[in-house]
Amino acid sequence: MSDGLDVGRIRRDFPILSREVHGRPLVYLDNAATSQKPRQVIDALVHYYEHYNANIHRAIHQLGEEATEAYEAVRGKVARFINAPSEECIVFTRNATEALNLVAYAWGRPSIRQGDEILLTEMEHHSNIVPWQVLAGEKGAYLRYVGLTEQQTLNDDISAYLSEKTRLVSITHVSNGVGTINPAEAVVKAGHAAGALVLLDAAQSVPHMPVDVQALDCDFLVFSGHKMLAPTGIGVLYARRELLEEMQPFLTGGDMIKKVTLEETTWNDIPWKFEAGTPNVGDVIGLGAAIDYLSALGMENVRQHEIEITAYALRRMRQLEDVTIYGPPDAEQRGGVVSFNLADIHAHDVGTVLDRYGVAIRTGHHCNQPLMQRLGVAGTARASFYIYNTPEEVDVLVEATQEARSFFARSPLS
Ligand code: 7TS
Repeated sequence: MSDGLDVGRIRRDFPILSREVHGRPLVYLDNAATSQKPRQVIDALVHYYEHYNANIHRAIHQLGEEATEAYEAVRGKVARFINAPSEECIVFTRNATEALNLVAYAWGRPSIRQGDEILLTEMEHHSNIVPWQVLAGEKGAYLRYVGLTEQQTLNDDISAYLSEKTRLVSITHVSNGVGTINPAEAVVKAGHAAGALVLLDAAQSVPHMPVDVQALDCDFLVFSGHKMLAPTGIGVLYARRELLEEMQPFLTGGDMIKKVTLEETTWNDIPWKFEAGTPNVGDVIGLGAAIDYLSALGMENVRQHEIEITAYALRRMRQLEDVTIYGPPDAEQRGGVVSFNLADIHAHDVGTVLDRYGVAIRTGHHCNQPLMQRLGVAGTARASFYIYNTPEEVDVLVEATQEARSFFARSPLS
C-alpha cells in the first residue's frame, strides 16, 4: 500500500495479533467495537502500577505527585490531539456514552424546556439516542431525526429539520453502522445559524482521522479511548469553556468540590468540577500512550491507510455474488467500516463461519436499531479496519465470506 504507515512494523507492536483462533492466524476486523492495544500502551499501564500508582490531587507524597502530574499531562495531550483551545475544556469520563449522559444531565436538564426540539439523525448509535429520549420524555420536548438517502448519507438540507425551537443538534461524525462520514462542519454551521448548540459524537472519527474542534466549531464533542488503542474505561468530553463554566456537575462527591460544610458545597474549577471521585488514573495514562503512538504515525497517514484498505475491501467484496454492501460507494466518503449482508443468510451465521477462519467481525444491529429498521434488515455483518490491517487480511475475509455462501447454499436449512 502506498500510504505512510509501515504496517509490518506496526503489527509487531500488537502482541495479540500473533495469536491464533481456531488454528488460524487472528484477522481482527472488529475495530469499530474496540481496537487492539500496542505494547507501548500495555507497558505504560504496567509501568504506572509498578512504579507510581497513587491517588491523585490529594497526596503530597512523591508517588501522588508523579501520578497527578502524569494524569494532568494527558489532559494536555488530548487537548492538542483534537486542537482544543485549552486543556480545561477536556473532561475525562468512562467512555463516549458517559460523556453523552453528562451533557444530557448537566447541560440538558436545566436548558431543555417543554416544546423544545433536539435534532438527531437516523444513523445514531443508541448512546446518542437514549439519553435524549429520556430527557425529552422528562421535559415534554421533541426529538426530530434527519432522514437518510438510499446510500445512507444525510438528506441534503439539514436546515429543513431546524427551527427556532431546536436547542441542540447531536449527530455522529462517522457512522459506526455503515461508515458514512457526515458533513460535520456544514451541520455545525446550520445548527448555529438556527441558534442551536451542536454536539459531535466522534467515537468513530477521533481514532481514525485528524479532528480539530476549533475548525469544526462544535460546542461539545465526545469519544472513547478504547477505540483508539487505549484501555477500556476512559472517554473524553470536550466542551466550550463557557458551557462547562455554566453547567452544574453531573456526579458529586470527592475531588469535584472547593469547600464543603455541613450545609453546603462550592464546586471546584473546570474541568475537575465534572470528575467526582477517584478517577481512572491508570487508563488515562494508557490513553496518553495511545495518543503518543497515533501522533507518531500521523493522523493523516492513519486516515490514508484506512481509505486504501477500505477501497480494497469494497472492490473485493463487490466481486462476490449475493453480497449487499451498505453506505456510500466511495471509500473517501466513509470511515473504515464495511457493513454487508450475504444473500438472505443471517448475519450471525456469516459471523460464525468467519470466526472459524479466525476472522473477527461484529454481526447484528451494532447498537443502531433505528438504522437497521431503515435498511429493512435485522442486522448486518460488519468488518471494520484499523492501522494494523493488511490487504492479505481482506483477502481472508473475502475467502471466508465466499465459504459462508457455499456452506449455506449447500445446507438444507438455508
Ligand atoms: N457512538 C458511536 C458512533 C459508537 O460507535 C459507539 C460505540 C458509541 C457512541 C459508544 O461508545 P462507548 O465506548 O461508550 O460504548 N460503538 C460500538 C460499535 O460499533 N460496536 O461496539 C461498540
